[in-house]
Amino acid sequence: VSQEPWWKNATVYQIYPASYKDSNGDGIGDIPGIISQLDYIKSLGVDAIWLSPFYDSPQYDMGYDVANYESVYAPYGTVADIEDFISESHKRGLRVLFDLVINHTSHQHAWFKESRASKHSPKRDWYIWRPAKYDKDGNRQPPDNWRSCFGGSAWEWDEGTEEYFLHLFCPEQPDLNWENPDTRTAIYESAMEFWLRRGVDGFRIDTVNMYSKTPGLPDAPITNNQTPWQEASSLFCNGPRMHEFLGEMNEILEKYDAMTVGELPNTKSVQDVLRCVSAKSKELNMVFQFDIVDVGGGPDLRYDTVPWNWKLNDLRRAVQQTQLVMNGTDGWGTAFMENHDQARVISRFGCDETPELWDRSGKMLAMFLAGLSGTLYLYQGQEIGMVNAPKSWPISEYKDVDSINYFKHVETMTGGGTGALERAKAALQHMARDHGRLPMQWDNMPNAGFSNAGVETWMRVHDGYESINVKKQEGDTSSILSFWKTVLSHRKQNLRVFAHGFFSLLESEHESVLAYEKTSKDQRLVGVFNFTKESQSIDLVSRLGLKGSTCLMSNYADENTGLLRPFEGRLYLMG
Ligand code: TEU
Ligand code: CA
Repeated sequence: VSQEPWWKNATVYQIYPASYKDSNGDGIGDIPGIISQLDYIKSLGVDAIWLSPFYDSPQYDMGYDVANYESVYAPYGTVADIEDFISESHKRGLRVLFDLVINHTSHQHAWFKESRASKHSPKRDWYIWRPAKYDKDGNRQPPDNWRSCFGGSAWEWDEGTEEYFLHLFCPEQPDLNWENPDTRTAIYESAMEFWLRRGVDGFRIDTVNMYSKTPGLPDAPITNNQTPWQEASSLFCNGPRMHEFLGEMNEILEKYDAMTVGELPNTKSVQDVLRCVSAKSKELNMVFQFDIVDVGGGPDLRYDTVPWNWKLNDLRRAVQQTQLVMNGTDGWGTAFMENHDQARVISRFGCDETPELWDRSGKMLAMFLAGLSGTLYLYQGQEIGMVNAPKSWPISEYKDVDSINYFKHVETMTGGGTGALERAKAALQHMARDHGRLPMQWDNMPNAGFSNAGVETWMRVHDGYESINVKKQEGDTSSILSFWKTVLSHRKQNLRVFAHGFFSLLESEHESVLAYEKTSKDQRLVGVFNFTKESQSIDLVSRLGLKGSTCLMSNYADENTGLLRPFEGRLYLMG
């Protein structure tokens, strides 16, 4: 597999700068703090780092609202710190990916300030401005009924120039107008080439399918008559000029041999995904599909999930969707279950109720994920089994605009009665993006070693940091951290079958046990996983064709081929 491009064989570690390591005691993570942990990151056996946005920003959406692509949010550090981060990572053989947030800027970006200054400003058309509509009673209305991803109308009225501007996310994130070639040219220079010239190895591209909107911005079909604002992702995702724009971007990126991974929400068809990642399309190297991370989410809003009752078959089908993109194609994909927008995988698909079940399910999920084809992504804290915030926390500890807006939405819609707020809180306790944003737990000192003792951190440290932290696990060969290092080394030694193998489901109807096989020309890998707290009797040898195979890894000491104990997982390798 050595003749494959580096990014097909890689495991990428994602860092959320606010929550990784605070080096100067202000309670906020920073770039020097990350640099101080590069040896630890290298020790995991990963090949690259994806660093979430560090650019200057007013932080309405934790930096996904960029005010200046060519500068650094002061509490994180300076451009020189980023250049240090790049060179210190490269010295350790770690490649570096930055986040490319170019569907929108912050409302404080100079481009938007100029655009909103006047209807006749040269940059007026760099954003999406429309006049109001008026209803029969003469009330002013937005140009269409689109709901923003963070709730409410996707249009914000601007008093100064008496027009609306579009924001698919919060009002402080006005959408850039990609129909304007001048805007695209400026984006490519400022957001991409400024960093490519400084040695970044590639980009994770935010909301990569939202830049081309349906012409005319028509109303979305009414799917929820309780509110005027309607789910419109079919009108602003995968639009008519999407592939043209991605091809145009790729022409620049390939000059620098830069790797790309696009974030591709709201896209169910394997063919649509393959169009973006096929080598001959020359658009993106790979994408994050949402099939797996959407499991358990509500039919309309992802937080409408109470009671929490995801089905194993939903996960099984989701995994298959992400693997089919690679089976026998010239496309490539990703394997991930956590990131800064997702709750912790043990709390969501495993069990964090007892230390025993936490350990078993954390290791099972590590094998489950690391056995999948595609580029593997590991999110900060996933390697030590960090879990969701305690249910005892008040909602006020949740800082994410998505969580806050959802809770307010439920209050408005229900007047706060009928147990609705309890259900909303329970949903956020399962699915809030905040759970991935608690400070990294380094040791058992106050603030988990993330920041100095006595400092008030920007986000509360998990109360369980003394039992889950890097220091406790680094020296323990039976820890989740040691288990992750082992599974990553098995993957590295058997990349052809682990990362490039042809995927197929086994046991495709079992309601408690998920199993899959991966085949390459001379090896067969079988993964079998009990996703329940109960033991499952299953004749593995005959059902999974394990004759003559060796159990490469498992999370129980002995191997009983007729029984899978609670959250027991195994990887078998043949050939
Ligand atoms: O996420 C885009 C996206 O689809 C998610 O925000 C999704 O809509 C949301 O998580 C559902 O609750 C990217 C970034 O990953 C996210 O952190 C940003 O908030 C968003 O874009 C806007 O830049
Ligand atoms: Ca700091």
